Amino acid sequence: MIAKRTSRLAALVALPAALALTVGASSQAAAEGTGAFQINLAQLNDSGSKGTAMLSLQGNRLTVKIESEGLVPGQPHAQHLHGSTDGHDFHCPDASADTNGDGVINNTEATVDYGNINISLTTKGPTDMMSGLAVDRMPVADAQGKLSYQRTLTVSQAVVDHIKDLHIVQHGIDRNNNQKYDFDGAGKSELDPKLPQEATAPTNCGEVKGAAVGSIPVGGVETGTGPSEEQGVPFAVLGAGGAAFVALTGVLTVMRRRKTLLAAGRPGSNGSAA
Ligand SMILES: [Cu+2]
Repeated sequence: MIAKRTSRLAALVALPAALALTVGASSQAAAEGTGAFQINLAQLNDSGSKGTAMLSLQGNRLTVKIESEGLVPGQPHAQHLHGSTDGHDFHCPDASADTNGDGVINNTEATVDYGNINISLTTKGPTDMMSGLAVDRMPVADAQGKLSYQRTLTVSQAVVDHIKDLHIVQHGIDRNNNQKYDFDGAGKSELDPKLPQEATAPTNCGEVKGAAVGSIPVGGVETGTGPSEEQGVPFAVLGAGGAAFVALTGVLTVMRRRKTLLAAGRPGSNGSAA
């Protein structure tokens, strides 16, 4: 316990230096003002889905293009830019993210790795995290399970500065291959028991190529990703018949604790800015 406290303290002490490094790197990126970043979307949950995405910046205008396939035909796929604009280095999860061992990496498990929603990639209207599961404004895969998406958004300077810290996640899987979201495939969503797990579990994830220099590894500080996580809404849930948003503050508190524990056992994640 003492050792853990000490390592946390060390991480906090190291923070100002790490932040300074991050700011130094990002002000250079911001000064450029433009840039295009390719993302390869790789399957999660053995979904078989994959794709490519491009993030293009012109000042504070961000154009997001996504071409993906292997999705659930005719179904809406929630999609987001996940991660942190506070210099935390989140990643796409691997199979080890399935910490409850039920065979599905659900969104709560994956959020430990890929961070909270930063921008909801809706087709129209708001793009904030509260639109995370606004399925009526999410793109729908065609009959072949393909999806094309393009939208230009005005984003904050923090997003411009930390674009390389964000990644794209698309959600929606079909575990029982019956071409729809249903409860038989993987049970209830941990986010909202009224929704099938198939509708909310991530189907693919892709990081911006070239990690940002100076990013703080996940768990490097105890407080997580700052304002967005403090609000405690990793995934806004659209319930049946209306916008019933669920704030999962309790879940996040547990996750934060788990993140710290994970970090304690993870080599190289002691808060250094490597
Ligand atoms: Cu997401």
